[in-house]
Amino acid sequence: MSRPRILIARAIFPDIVERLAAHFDVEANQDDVLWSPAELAARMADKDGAFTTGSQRVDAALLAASPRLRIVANMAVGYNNFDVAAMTAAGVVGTNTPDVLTETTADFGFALLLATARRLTESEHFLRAGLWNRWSYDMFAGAEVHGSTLGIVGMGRIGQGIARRAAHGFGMRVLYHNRSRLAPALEAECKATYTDKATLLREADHVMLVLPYSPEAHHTIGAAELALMKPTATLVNIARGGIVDDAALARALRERRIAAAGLDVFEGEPAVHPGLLEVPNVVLTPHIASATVPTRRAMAQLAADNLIAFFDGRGPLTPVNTVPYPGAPRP
Ligand code: 8YV
Repeated sequence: MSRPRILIARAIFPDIVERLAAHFDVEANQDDVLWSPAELAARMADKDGAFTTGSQRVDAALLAASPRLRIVANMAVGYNNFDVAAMTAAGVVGTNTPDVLTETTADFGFALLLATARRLTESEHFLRAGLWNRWSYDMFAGAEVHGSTLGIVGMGRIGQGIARRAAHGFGMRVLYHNRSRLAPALEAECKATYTDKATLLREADHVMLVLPYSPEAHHTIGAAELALMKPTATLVNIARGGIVDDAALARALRERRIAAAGLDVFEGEPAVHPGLLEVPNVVLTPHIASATVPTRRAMAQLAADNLIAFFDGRGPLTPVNTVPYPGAPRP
């Protein structure tokens, strides 16, 4: 019997490519460049499964161009690159990588919060530019983090990790807003108080966005929401581009309507809104919140395990939709 054919659409750990190659006929992207949708579709045409990251769109057009495709394993917890309804209708399983990146991503959220509030990149640029021949009492004076109020929008696993760090490690008051309230025991453990979004934005000294992207979440933070925030407040986005209206944010930062922002994700990334590159009061990172070697390895391993389990007939391990498997042909 011929082996399933798998496309590894982004360069990943060589030993994980080897592991997949022990089970499947593998075609692997060898370099760091993202394939265009047309190139991806051409390579998917004869594949039974695919290993992707959150940056490759799996939509009706790609599914129509990949008649053999049965499963797409995302190396990411977010899966807004999947058109889940189209995949389910086509009988294609999607999988993601929950849990393995929770604590690492929460660490990064905190790193970005601290760097933003305490103006780390701005002050480093000053030092590197050789300007440290003067001192003033308010030089790079930032916002307090310990003891301040943190507002978390999106209280899933990563949001809860951030709340624990904030409440237990930094003595912060934690407000949160989410589609649904946490169970009382979990709320108590996170020392977090549920509130509506407007109250959170008005009261928080720092706002952290950790919600998944969906069309309903598009521009959760736009000009109107930024106007509710304190002029001394910071905004941190480790969620997804599109959750924030980056043009409105760039204006608010330029006009100092909020103090600063820390951004790991951008609308239309890897492009970054030029207005964000022009203002000094931002910390910008290239979507690296989950980037530690052990975590990236665990994510890649879980994505690979999903493909192996699926084609072994055990079913996917962490599916995001339900379709008949295995052996069931594509409808
Ligand atoms: C990844 C992410 O950086 O898991 C997610 O949803 O956004 C990140 O952890 C990225 O998708 C790489 O696979």
